[in-house]
Amino acid sequence: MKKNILITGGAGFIGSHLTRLFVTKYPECHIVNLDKLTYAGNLENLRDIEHAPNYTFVKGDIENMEQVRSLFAQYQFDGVLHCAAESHVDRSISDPLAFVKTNVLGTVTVLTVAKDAWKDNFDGKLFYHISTDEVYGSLGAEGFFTEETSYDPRSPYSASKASSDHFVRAFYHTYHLPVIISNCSNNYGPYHFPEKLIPLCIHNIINNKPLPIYGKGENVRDWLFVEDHVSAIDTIFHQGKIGETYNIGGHNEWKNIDIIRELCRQMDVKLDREKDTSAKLITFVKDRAGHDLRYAIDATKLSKELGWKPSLQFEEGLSKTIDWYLQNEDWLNDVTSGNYQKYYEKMYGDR
Ligand code: NAD
Ligand code: TDX
Repeated sequence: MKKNILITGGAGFIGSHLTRLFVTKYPECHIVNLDKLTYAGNLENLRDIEHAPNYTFVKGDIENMEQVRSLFAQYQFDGVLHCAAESHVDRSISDPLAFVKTNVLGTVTVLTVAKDAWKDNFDGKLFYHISTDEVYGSLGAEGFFTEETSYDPRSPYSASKASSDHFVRAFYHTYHLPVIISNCSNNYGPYHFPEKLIPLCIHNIINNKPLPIYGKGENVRDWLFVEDHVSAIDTIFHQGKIGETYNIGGHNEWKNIDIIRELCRQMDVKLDREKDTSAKLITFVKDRAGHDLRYAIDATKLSKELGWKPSLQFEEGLSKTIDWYLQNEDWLNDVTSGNYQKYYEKMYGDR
C-alpha cells in the first residue's frame, strides 16, 4: 500500500471524485491534492472531506518545478495520480497554447520531479497518468479503440493529451520511471463543470434556455459515470502492471441528439413539466471545428486482466446526475455566476 499520494487537479470534476474515494477508502494513506484552482477547480467539490485527517490541500501549479519539488521533499510521495489538465475541447480551439502549457509542460514537470525524487529506488513507486480516448482520433460508424490503436489526435486538446502520454511512456523507457496510463471515454456525473454537454444542458433546461447542439447532433460519445471511472483508476493503481496502458469505458455509445432527448424526457418528469417541454429548447448551432465523429472504447483488457466492470446503467446514472444538480442548484448557480472565483481571489489573492 502506498502511504503518501499526490493527486494533481483534485479540485476538478474527476479529480474531486478520485480524491474523495482515496481519502475515504484509504484512511491509512495521506492524500495531498495539488490544484491551481483555475476556473475548473472548485474547493466546494471537496467540502465533505476537507477536514479529513489524511487530507491536505495545496494551492499550486504543476508547471512550478520548485513548488512540486518541495512538495515531494516534504511528503516523500510513493504515488502520483496525475489528473490536472486543461480539459475542454472548445477552449483548446480558441487557446491551444494554454493546453500545451498545462498538459504538456505541466506533465513533463511533474514527471521530472518524480524521476529525480525516486531515482535511487523506484520500488513501490508509481506515476499514474489519467488520459483520454480522444488521443486515438475519430472512428467511423464501426470499430473500437483498443490499447493498440495508433494515436491520431485531431484537436489541440487531444494533441496535448497525446503528447503528455508520449512523454509518460518516454520516461518509462528512458529512465525506467514506473508509470501506468489509462485512457477513458467521456465522463458524466455530479460536479461536472457546466461548459460540458450534459451539465450545460441540465443547467439550461432548469433555466429554460436553448440547448446548443453542434451540427446535426449525430456525433457519438461513449459515456461512463464518473464514480465508475475513479473505481477503475483505483483498481488499476493497485493492480495494474507497470508500463502498461488500460482503456476505460462502459460500452455505452450515444448520439448527442439522443442523449439530449433522453435528458429532456427525464427532466420533464422530474421538474413536473408537460411532456416534450424541454425538447423544444433543442437548438442546432454551428458545428465544432474538426468535430470528431465517434469515440468508442474497448475495455476488454481491463475487465479480463483486472476484473473491473462499470456498476451503473446509463439511464440510472443520468437520473442520479440530474437529481444531484437539482439538489445542488446553489453549486450550479455559484459556478455559473462566478461567485466561487471571487471567493478564491479573496482567499488566495494571486498565489
Ligand atoms: P477539469 O477541467 O474538471 O479539472 C481539471 C483540474 O486541474 C482543475 O481542478 C484545475 O484547477 C486543475 N488544474 C488545471 N491546470 C492546473 C495546473 N497548471 N496546476 C495544477 N492544477 C491545475 O477536468 P476533468 O474533466 O476532471 O479531467 C481530469 C483529467 O481526466 C484530465 O487529465 C482529462 O484529460 C482526463 N479525462 C477527462 C474526461 C472527461 O470526460 N472529463 C475523460 C477522460 C479523461
Ligand atoms: O454545447 C455543446 N454542444 C454540443 O453539441 C457542447 C459543449 C458539446 N457538444 C457536443 C460536442 C461533443 O460531440 O457534445 C459532445 C460532448 O462534448 P463535450 O462535453 O465538450 O465533451 P468532448 O468534447 O467529447 O470531450 C470530453 O470527453 C473526453 C471531455 O471534455 C474531455 O476532457 C475528455 O477527455
